[in-house]
Amino acid sequence: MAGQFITVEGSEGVGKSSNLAFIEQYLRAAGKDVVSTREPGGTPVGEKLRDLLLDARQTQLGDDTELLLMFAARAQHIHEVIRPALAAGKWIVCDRFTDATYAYQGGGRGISVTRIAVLEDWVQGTLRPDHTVLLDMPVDAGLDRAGTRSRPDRFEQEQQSFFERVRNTYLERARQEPGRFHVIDATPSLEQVQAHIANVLDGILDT
Ligand code: Z5A
Repeated sequence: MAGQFITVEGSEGVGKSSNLAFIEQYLRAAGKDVVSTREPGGTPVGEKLRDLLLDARQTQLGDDTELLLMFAARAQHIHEVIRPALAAGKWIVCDRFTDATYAYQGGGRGISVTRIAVLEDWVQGTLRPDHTVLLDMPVDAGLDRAGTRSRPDRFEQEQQSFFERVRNTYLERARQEPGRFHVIDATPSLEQVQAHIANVLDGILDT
């Protein structure tokens, strides 16, 4: 079987970090050669752009600049990591990808879907994730979980209404592409969430 491109998405505090390692280990245990990566980031250039994008001191960063930097990091990531890994038959587990751009820059900041889609086509060509695990939970509960973090980054300083728009955009995208999205209720215990994720992964491994 050819490598699969799996992305993991969700709003604040849904437990992405807690579940990414589980996904990676589960696929490795099934004998897959897994590349684990993230956006923005995943390459030396991308990680520098990530530092800039998450830096809470960058209060003057414009919405279009933010969007273009996300896609600049993505272009390098695709060139340096994603395409070579897929060509070698590897499985990719990516912590966020372009659905995050639609959710945060589109839903959150209000940039039009059309403008994002132009950049998506330009930077990615026909490349799209094969599967997307969307961890979902009510925004206030997610913010409570994330609230324990010490220094909020530039996105974590946004208001609840911003994250409501992010969540709604993710859920709308999941409704539009039910074959690609696997929506997981992130509210229960980590063990229950991971049992659900394991079911999803079994389905992917069986195809
Ligand atoms: N961004 C963007 O705007 N546009 C784009 O195109 C892309 C990204 C690609 C960085 O992403 C930012 O970039 C992100 C969107 C933007 N901004 N935000 N916000 P990131 O993915 O690196 O940042 P993050 O959202 O903060 O992800 P995270 O570190 O993975 O956080 P998390 O989902 O909150 O996961 P967590 O740290 O594993 O969980 C939070 C807490 O909850 C933690 O204490 C856990 O122990 C606990 N937890 C987790 N699961 C459970 C369960 N089931 N029960 C109880 N407690 C739990």
